[in-house]
Amino acid sequence: MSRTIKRTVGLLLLPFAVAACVADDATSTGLDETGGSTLPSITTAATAATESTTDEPTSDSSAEQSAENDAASPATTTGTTTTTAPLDSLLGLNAELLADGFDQPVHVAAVPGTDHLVVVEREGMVKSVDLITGEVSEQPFLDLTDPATLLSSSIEQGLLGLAFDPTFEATGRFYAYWTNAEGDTVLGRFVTAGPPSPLPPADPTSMEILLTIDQPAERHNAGHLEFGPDGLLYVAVGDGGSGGEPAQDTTNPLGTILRLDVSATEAGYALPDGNPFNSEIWVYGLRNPWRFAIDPAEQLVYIGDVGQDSFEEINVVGLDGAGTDFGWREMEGDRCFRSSCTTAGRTIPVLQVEHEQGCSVTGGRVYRGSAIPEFTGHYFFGDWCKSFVRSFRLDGDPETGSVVDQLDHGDDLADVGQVTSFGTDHNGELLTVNWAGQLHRIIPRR
Ligand SMILES: [Ca+2]
Repeated sequence: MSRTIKRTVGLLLLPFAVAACVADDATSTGLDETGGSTLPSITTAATAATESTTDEPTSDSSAEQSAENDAASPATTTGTTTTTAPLDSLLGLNAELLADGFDQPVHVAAVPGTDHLVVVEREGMVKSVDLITGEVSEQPFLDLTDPATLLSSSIEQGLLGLAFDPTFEATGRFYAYWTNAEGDTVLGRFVTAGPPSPLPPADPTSMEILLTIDQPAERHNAGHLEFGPDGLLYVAVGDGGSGGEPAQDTTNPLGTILRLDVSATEAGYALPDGNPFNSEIWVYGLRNPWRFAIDPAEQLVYIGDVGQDSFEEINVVGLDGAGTDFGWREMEGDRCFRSSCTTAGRTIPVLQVEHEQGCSVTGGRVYRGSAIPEFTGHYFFGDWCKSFVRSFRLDGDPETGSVVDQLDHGDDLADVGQVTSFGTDHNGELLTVNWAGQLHRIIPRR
């Protein structure tokens, strides 16, 4: 199937690109007075270093402190047997500049079966980066800049997401998410113009529109695409920026993550078994889930949901969590957003960042690379306007577990700047792109 979803839309009420950077509870419709934040405070690199002096081997690094706290860290001493990881002590992290000069990059991804990355520019160009030579290709991998195809006049519009099909190496298929000339959301499929390696560009005649979703306003378009280990395509759709009402309407794809089966070789897609509302919707109650990440190792999905008045949210749900309601716009974070609301049955974030500290979360990735085993299983995320990179580990399951090992990487990763998106290279190492046009890889400092 393929289809166009048109909706009657409300008035433009809350056209915020991002939530206000300063919390203003007065503008919220009634915060729960008893609901103070229950989250532990963030440990900065400097704080961690100070704290670590109370323990025996003196550590001068936040990362090392974190590793000491992590039962899964690789250096372990038990009884008479000592096992030591063949790595020097981790002193911290660094940002390695891989390429520069991109125009408002919003996504980076490894191209399967090649030595290339692709960097997605918001205004419609996808460029490839040769990791052997470091060169950015002259010829774009994909060019959607034709105004008849793509509208990018608002900061939250344009080409917003891209994902490679699990069969990409054989079929050259990939998917993109953009706002079309009318400002509506489009999910499209493309095929490369030849065998995927080394890396031919997309065949511009291959474009197949799978889904069009009416957008009531310019804002909150989300746009992340990712395949799960189940082979299904997950698609983040914001609430449309018209006040958020659609996010609680389970017949409306706005404010949701969709789940599609695109595996058929013929045109279109199918609804997978287990979608809860006999539609594309998988989970709902989201405001602007700009970036999410699927962690196959734990079968979890980490969703960075950009907040409204008070909090930036990291929500975590199992891949078996079809039908989960993340609360917006009845709730913001762990409390009512409306003057009264029902919290029962709604899932609150595992972590929320108050607006004194953050104002537009950039959902990140769970680290599964090999260069920094001290951070295996830790989730890294950022904030677009506060320019931080933080990490934590979820100890236990999303419902009953706790957030531990919170770190602010501070000066270590200051160079990554205003992160618009995190990605991973072919080895699972973390990548970032920023608003200034840079592509970095996060590397250990030993
Ligand atoms: Ca929420």
